[in-house]
Amino acid sequence: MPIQIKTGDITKEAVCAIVNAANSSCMGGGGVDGAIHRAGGPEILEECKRIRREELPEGLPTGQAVATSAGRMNARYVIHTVGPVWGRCGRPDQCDRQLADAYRNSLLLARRLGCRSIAFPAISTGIYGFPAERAAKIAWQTVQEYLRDDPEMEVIFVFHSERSRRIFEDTIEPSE
Ligand code: AR6
Repeated sequence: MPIQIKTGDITKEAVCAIVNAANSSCMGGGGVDGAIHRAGGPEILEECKRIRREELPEGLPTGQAVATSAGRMNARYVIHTVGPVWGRCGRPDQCDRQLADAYRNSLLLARRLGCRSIAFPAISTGIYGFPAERAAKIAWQTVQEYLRDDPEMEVIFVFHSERSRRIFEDTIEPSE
């Protein structure tokens, strides 16, 4: 089974790519974004600044992904993606599509980088307020779909609390 679900700090994962729930500025922030920049060190922000200057003067659009190195972390890359802000992404189905795009584009970028392992946080479910159960269904479905094409990719979902991990597991496999 290439999918793992765990509780912990994503910055500690020894995988090829760690996904960051960033914002369109890519300049850091709170939540998991802050934790990744702190753990990885200033090199990540320097690369983000270069990407903004040379490739993304308008910022990273919602649902898209870009990669930097992972600085001091035990990963090779950080894939920065932007999830939708619940309440500012239009109709619920539009928000769902944007969240699915963030997962899919992160996976596709990891593959382009030659990665065989990737760790995801629960994108958009913190400061961006996306309902956790709804996000769980989308994350799970999108990863399953992706794995049909690329079954060798190891995918790890890392939750920051037992509670959020339980919500995820109960949503993808409801108990009777
Ligand atoms: N490891 C794993 N998960 C974590 C960690 C960690 N170290 N720290 C937090 N989480 P959030 P968003 C969980 O708010 O909702 C930032 O300011 C957290 O408990 O980090 O996509 C960005 O710059 C939650 O379940 O991301 C953006 O402005 C999940 O990660 C904005 O927040 C996502 O919460 C993005 O908001």
